[in-house]
Amino acid sequence: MEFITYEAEGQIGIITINRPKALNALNSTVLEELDKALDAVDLQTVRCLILTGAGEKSFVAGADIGEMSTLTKAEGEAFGKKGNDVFRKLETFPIPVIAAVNGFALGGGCEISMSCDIRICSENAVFGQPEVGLGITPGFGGTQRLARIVGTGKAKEMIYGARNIKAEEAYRIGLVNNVYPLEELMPAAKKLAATIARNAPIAVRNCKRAINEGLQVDMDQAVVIEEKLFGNCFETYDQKEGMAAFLEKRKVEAFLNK
Ligand code: DAK
Repeated sequence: MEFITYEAEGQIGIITINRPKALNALNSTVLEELDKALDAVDLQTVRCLILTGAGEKSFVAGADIGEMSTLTKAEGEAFGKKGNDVFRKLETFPIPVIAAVNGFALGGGCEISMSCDIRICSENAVFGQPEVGLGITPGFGGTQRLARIVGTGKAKEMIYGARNIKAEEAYRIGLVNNVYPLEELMPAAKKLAATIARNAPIAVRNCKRAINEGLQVDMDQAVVIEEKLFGNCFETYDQKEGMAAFLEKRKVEAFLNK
């Protein structure tokens, strides 16, 4: 692939958007390759995914403005669909995805980080939805996901004002879970991924589904979603091993993802 690299380190997969000359901006090729990289993740082995950007300056500086500037209406719709499809694929990816935001996360960059389950960032990170300054609305879910994560007041202030925020403010408003010196970001992302990967993988996947799907419906329906995913765990080896280990006062031998 030209702009995406993928490596697996045991149970952790790392996808890097690698187009540093354009600050990792998302063009059609990046979106297509990201889609393929997600399809190629071995879900039997990998239990948590990290998404990051190449270089020390930018996670993703947005959708590619050069490519977008000449789009016709039909091409704009096709580009939007390509982005939305891959962002949804990330959001609904069976295993948790951590965005390790190493610099600019603007426009589509902020949006792709919000399609991930958890965001952590480096001290030089900058988040924002600057689209209204370009004459467009956020198009990859920014109006929807930012409001859900940080609340409507903050989201509206950022989006209407095209106001970028630094790492410290992103932390304060709950857009990121933690801030690290740049050199500590990937070790921290891997440590968090390893913590997640140690737990029963089917239970973790079911938690992701329960939280994401439950947030889309009212509480009566949400608890039904939770009940079904809870019940599903009792068909797994890992539930038996996890509970047996507790009762026998020993450590879990291994969660086997079955
Ligand atoms: N697209 C293309 N190239 C970009 C880019 C971008 N978003 N951001 C940066 N680059 C390129 C620059 O053009 C420059 O290339 P060269 O001139 O060297 O060839 C190189 O990266 C380095 O950038 P700068 O020289 O500008 O670096 P600085 O450190 O001075 O500034 C910056 C960094 C991040 C503040 C600045 O580059 C900047 O403001 N970039 C644009 C940020 C931005 O506005 N991002 C939001 C883009 S809009 C849709 C769905 C989604 C979207 C649209 C439609 N549909 C559903 C249809 C999404 C829209 C967006 O994301």
